Amino acid sequence: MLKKIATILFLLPSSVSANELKDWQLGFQKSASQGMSDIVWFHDYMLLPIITAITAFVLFLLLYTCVRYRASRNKVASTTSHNTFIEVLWTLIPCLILIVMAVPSFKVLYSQDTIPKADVTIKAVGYQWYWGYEYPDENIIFDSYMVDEKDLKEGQPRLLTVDNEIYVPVNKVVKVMITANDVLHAWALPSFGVKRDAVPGRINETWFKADRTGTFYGQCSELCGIKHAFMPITVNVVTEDEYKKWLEKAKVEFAKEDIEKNLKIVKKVKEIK
Ligand SMILES: [Cu+2]
Repeated sequence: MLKKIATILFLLPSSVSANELKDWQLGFQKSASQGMSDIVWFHDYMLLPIITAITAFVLFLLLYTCVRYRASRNKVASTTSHNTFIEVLWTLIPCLILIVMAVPSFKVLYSQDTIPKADVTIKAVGYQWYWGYEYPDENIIFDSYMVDEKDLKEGQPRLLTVDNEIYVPVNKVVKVMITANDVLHAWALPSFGVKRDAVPGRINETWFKADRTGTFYGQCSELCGIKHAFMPITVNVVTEDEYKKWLEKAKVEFAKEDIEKNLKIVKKVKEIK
């Protein structure tokens, strides 16, 4: 309870929430990547103090003006209309604030934009209304549908659980190529600080490097039709070994092409020739 009150009063965002949305949540989900930690830092230690200071200052000015320049105290109204010094100040100070903010802001923006060499590549395709995933280097392809409320197992969050989850290794660069097949969707995973539009006929790219294991949840974040709220994204961040085990299983279960069969066909064609 105390924590809840503290959260509401002091807008303590990142430390209280976990890998998914929570009741009464304010602010961001707990970060699981450097990119998201940078965003949280920018919000908590730059935007929030600046906004609070400006709001308090403007409130003080309003109250001070109401009291100091009230009609009963100023029988004859002042005719002052200009004060060059103050005008210069209220132009310069906001400019300086913007310049100070721009430095960390651009740093975060460019770190998201520059994709390092990827260890794992995933293609995410938005459909009305589910996500299709492909691991192009591993010959894996599968669809990921939301699990209905009545089919949820113990501990599975409502509206966020999917039948086939993505698996990625921890501390590895994961590149996500995002596109759509019908209308605009958006692939968003708050804990990784990732959100990109899925545009039909175009591939957008983003990346993340998860720094802890766990199950992370996101949702389609572009209004895409009647079941927009029912196409969640679930990512399991696992250790390297667990990832390799999953790959072996997935290569059989979700094989894009039956490689053995294809090899036989190639062999036969060669024989005929
Ligand atoms: Cu969508």
